Amino acid sequence: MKLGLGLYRHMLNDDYYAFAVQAGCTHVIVHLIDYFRQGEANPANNQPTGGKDKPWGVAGDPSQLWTAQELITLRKQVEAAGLKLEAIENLDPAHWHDVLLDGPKRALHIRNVQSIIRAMGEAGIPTLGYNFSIAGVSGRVTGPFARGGAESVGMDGPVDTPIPNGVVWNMVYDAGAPAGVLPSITHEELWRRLERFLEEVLPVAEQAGVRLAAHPDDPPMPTMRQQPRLVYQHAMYQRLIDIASSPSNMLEFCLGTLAEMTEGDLYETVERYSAQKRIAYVHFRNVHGKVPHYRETFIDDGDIDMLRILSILHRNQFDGVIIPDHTPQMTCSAPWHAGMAHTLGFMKAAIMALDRGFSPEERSREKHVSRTAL
Ligand SMILES: [Mn+2]
Repeated sequence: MKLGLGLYRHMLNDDYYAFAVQAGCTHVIVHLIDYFRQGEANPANNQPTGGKDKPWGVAGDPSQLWTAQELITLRKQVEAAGLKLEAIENLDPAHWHDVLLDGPKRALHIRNVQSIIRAMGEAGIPTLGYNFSIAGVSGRVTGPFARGGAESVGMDGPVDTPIPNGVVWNMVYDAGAPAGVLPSITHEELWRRLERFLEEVLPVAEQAGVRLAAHPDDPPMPTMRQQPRLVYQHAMYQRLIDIASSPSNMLEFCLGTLAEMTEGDLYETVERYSAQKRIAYVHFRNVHGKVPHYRETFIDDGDIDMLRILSILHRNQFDGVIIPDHTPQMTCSAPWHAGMAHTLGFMKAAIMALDRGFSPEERSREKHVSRTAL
C-alpha cells in the first residue's frame, strides 16, 4: 500500500508537494478542475462544499483540453519534488457534460475524453478518476459537526430542488442557458449512458495504459435533485465492473461514501472488490451515520473501523495508493493542512504496523477464539 495526498488545482505547487513529502507520502493525486472558480458558496481552503443547492463554481474552458505537454510538465514538477503522480481525479464538466446529459455535443465530448486519456498515457499518468453523476456532490451542509467542534460536512435530509439548465455535476457549464430546469431521467437511462461511455472510452484507455476509476455517488442517495444516482449501494459497484472486463475498468474506492450507504457490510465489500483486484485507489475517510443523515468525522472517530479496513486490503495484497479523502477543518491557521496531517499520521502508523505483521483483523479473531475456548 502506498500513501498519497489529493491536491486541488490551486495546491499544485512546491509548498504542497513538500507538505506531502514531509507527511510521509510517496504519491499525489491531482484535481485539474478549478472547483472554486467564481464559486461564492465555496471556500477555497476546504474541500469544495458549495451550498445545499448552490454549485461549487464555474466549469473550465470547453475548448482547452488538458494536453500531453502540460501533463508532462506537471508530472516532472511532482517528480522533482520526490513524489509520483498517480492519478488525475475528475473530468471537467466543460469537457464532457453532454456525455452525462446525452446532449447534442455528446460525440465531441466523447472525443474530448478520449483525447484526455491519450494525453495522460503519453504523459505517463496511470489513472483517471471519474464520477458519472448528474447532480454530483451536492446537497450537503457544513457545520461544527466533528469532534471538538471542528467544521465538517454532512447531510440533513434529501435535497430535491431541481437542477437549473446550464448546471451539471454541481458546476455551471453554461451561464447563459435559458431559464428552466433539467428534466428527470430514469436509473436505467443513466446506466445506459454509462455503458455507452465505457464502450467508447475503455478501448482507448487500455491502449493508452490508463485505468478509469469510478467514484460512487456522494451522497449515495437513490436520487438527488430529482436525478437518479448510479452507484448508491455497495452491490452497484459490481454492476459497473460487470459491464466490461477491461483491466481499465476500475474503482475509485471511497470508504466514506460506501459507509453512508444504507445496505451492505463495508468489510465484506472491501474484501469483495479488493479480492477482484478492481480497486485503483482508495479514498480513506470516516463518517458517522448514513444517508440522508450523516456527518463526516475525524479518521479515528466515525462508524468505520479503519484499521480493520486496512488489514483486509493488506491481506488481499492491495498495492495501490490510499489518500485521505476529506477531513474536518482543525482550529488553527492552517485548517486543511492540520486535518490532512492528522489523517496521514494515522494512516502511516497503521501501514507500518501492518507491514510489521500486526493484524487487527487477526487479533479480534484470535480473541474471539480464545474466549470461546475458555
Ligand atoms: Mn470520495
